Amino acid sequence: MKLRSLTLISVVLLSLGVAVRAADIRPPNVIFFLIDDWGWTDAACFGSKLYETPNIDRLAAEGMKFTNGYAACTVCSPTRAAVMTGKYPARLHLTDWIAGHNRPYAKLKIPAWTMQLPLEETTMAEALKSRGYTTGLFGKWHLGNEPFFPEKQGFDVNVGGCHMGSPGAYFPPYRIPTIQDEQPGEFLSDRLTREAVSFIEANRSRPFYIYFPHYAVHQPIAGKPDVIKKYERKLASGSYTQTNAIYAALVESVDDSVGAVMKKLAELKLDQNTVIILTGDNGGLSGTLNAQGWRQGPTRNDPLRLGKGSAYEGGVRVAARGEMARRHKARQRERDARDQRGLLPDDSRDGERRTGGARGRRVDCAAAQGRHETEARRDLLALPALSSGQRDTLQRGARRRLEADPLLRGRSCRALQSQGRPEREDRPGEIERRAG
Ligand SMILES: [Ca+2]
Repeated sequence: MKLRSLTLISVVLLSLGVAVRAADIRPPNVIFFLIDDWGWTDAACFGSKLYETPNIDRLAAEGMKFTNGYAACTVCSPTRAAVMTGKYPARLHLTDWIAGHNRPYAKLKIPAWTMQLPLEETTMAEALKSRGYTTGLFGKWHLGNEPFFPEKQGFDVNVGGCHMGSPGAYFPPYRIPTIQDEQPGEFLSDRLTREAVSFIEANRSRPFYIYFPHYAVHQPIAGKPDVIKKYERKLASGSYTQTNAIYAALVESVDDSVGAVMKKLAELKLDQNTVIILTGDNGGLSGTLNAQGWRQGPTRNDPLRLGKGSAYEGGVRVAARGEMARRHKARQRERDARDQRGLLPDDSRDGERRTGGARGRRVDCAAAQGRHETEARRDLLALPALSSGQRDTLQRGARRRLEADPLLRGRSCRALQSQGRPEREDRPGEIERRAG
């Protein structure tokens, strides 16, 4: 646990490749947007032709864009627990959305699992708070009932975080017990943004951590009428893979939120000392299958297969983009991989022991190219750590090619990872051939 105290701030500084003594500078602020059910292609910069996301696109263009990232799980609570603790869902025994399905007549029984984030776990908020940060949550928690609410897990401010996995509605009444003083006509994404912006203003003179898990774009999907109309007109005038105007308006509400936060940071001259990370907790809701059959969901993740709730890529591959610093940006614009669990990394050697050597393999990958240890460690932030069979198969294939092909030996891990193309309908067969 000692090594767990290596906080995100230390890692961020490591990732920047900067040898900084804590006393020399003010630690950077950290803002973590976690968008609910946000698919891999739910932003223009990730391929959507319908959704308009200029602020998120700018974040990607000015910062780093991670194109090969995976959520810790196909549904939300396990991913949220992983983001908070840096631990895989299996290690926490928190392996489904809380409270999961109740199917007493199912032939396959689900083993008992933990339906809250235990208080003894060290959260990202607690780690940063111990380093002098003020901490605030604005949005969805979904990691247990009241004894396990965000205030018990290191958050000074909690607006919206509770047991709920989705809002009662996006217009008042939200029916969210931790949001008071609802204003007539306000939209939930805007309300959370207003609260977060006020928090930034109030804490401008000290390091702060904002965990911003929007309720959007989870069901019940809703949008502001004028924005919905805009997308209805757009859909009527062209052909699109994604076809839901209401969902498009909900996506845009998230983009507005990102824009408002970035604007406030710039206004207060905090933009150069703030790390912004933005990603989704699982794939987009492409559809549901139940006793009534298949029902199309509000978005599509093409070219990925299926979506939320599925172990295929559509369910776990998520977009991520973040602005870390000009210095970082200059070094590398785009990385192709990211692991949400790794966003709160522990010491690599300790991690290697506890993850069965997964981290060791990644260090070896970098070491094989003669990288300095610091760089290898920095890449732990970016390289994927999923231990799923599909992912491992892809990575084994990449390593075999590295070892076998002299032309590939000098290439970076990033280039190798980028060969893990999106999984399409025909992808499993190809994986099996490679594995064979
Ligand atoms: Ca979710």
